[in-house]
Amino acid sequence: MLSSQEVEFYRENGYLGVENVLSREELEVMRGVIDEFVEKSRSVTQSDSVYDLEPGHTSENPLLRRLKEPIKQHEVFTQTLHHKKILEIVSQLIGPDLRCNGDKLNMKLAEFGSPVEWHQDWAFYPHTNDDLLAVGIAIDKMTEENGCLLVVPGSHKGRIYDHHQDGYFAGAVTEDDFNDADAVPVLVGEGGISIHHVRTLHGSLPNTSTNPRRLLLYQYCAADAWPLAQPVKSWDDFNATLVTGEAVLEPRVTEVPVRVPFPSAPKSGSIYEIQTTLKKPLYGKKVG
Ligand SMILES: O=C(O)CCC(=O)C(=O)O
Repeated sequence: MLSSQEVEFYRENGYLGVENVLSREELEVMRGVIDEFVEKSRSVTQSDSVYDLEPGHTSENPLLRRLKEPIKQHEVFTQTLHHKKILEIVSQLIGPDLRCNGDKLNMKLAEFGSPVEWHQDWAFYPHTNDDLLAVGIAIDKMTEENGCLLVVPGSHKGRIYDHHQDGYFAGAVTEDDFNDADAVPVLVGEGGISIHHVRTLHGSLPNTSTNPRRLLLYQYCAADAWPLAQPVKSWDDFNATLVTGEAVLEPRVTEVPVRVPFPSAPKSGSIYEIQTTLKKPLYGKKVG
C-alpha cells in the first residue's frame, strides 16, 4: 500500500516511483519469458502486430524494441496485470473499479535502444475523466544512462500540448519552443514500478549504458472513464477489459481539456513508428 505522503506526491506531481513491488522470483520468470520472445523475433523480418523491431534487426542480431500487447502473448503478463500489490496501489490512486486500455513491453537494448519523444498519453486516448495512469514495471534497474522514464512534474494539471504536425496526429509534442528543461528521471530499482498520470508529459532518452532497459507498461483506467476517441463498439468486448470491479452504465464526466488524435498519422503503427515522421524530434534522428 502507498503511504498518504506517496498518494499526495502523486496527486501533486503526476508521477511516482515505488520500490520492491515484484519479487526477484517473479522477475526471473518474466525475464525467461522475454528471452523466449526475443528468440522468436529472429524469424520476423518486419514489425507486425506482435513484434516492433528496431531498424537493423536481423535473425543473427535480433533487435526487439517492443512486444505489443504482452497480455495477449503470455499468461505471465496477464497474471502480472492482476498482481495484488499493483492493483492495491492503483486502486488507491484511481479507485477500485479498473479497466486496462493498453499494455506493452518496451525494450531498450544496451548502447542502442530507441528514445521515446515527449508526449502525453491523454493526447492518444482522451476519456470523459482523467483517472487513468500507466504503471511501468522495471524489469531492469532504471537509470539515466539506460534511458529511464523522464517526466515533467505537475504537467498533469496543465494543458494538452500540440501533438499534430502538418495537420496530422504525430504522437509527440510538436511545439517549436518545447524543451525538457523541467524534466526529472523516475529512478526505480528492478522490480520497482513507475506510475505516471495520463496527462503527465513524459519521454525517454536512448540507452547509452551497457545494460538493457526493459519496462513493462500497463495502462489502467477508472471503469467510469469512457473513451472519447476510440469508440466502444461492443459492450462485451469493452467489459472484457475490466481488470477488477464492476462496469458502469453512467460514465463520469469531469472538466478535462481534450484534443482528439485525428486525423490519424499517415504512418500508422506503434508510437515509435508514428514518431519517426517527426521533423523536429528532440531526442531521435530528424527525418525528411
Ligand atoms: O518506454 C518508455 O520510456 C516510455 C514509453 C511510453 O511513454 C510509451 O510507450 O507510450
